[in-house]
Amino acid sequence: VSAPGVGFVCSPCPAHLAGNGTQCIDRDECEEGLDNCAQNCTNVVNSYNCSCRTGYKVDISNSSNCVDVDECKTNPSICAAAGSAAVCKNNNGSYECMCKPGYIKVDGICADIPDCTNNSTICDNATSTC
Ligand SMILES: [Ca+2]
Ligand SMILES: [Ca+2]
Repeated sequence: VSAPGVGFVCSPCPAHLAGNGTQCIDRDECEEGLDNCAQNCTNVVNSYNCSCRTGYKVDISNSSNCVDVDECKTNPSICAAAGSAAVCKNNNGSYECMCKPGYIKVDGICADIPDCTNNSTICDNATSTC
């Protein structure tokens, strides 16, 4: 890089800075594709920061990487609104509230499948009610 004035040369800019001949300026690593962020990249002066999308968290063993949040573990009551028969199922980037076998989701709440509805003779009416 040529510097103003004859016989002077500016030395290379430190990493993360780009030179314009006389000055070193911050480079946008995100814009230039120089980042190694697995998900979101935010440019900052002299560097850049990685972050993760909703449903993911920064990998503690590699701050550039993102790992799934197990919502079922971090918030055991996350499916409480779907009733006591709800079971949480973690998936990549999100989670689902499923129903235990024998239950079906009605208006977002796990309800007992009404076995009697289609076959009212299934129950002995003397001992039980359908
Ligand atoms: Ca930067
Ligand atoms: Ca998840």
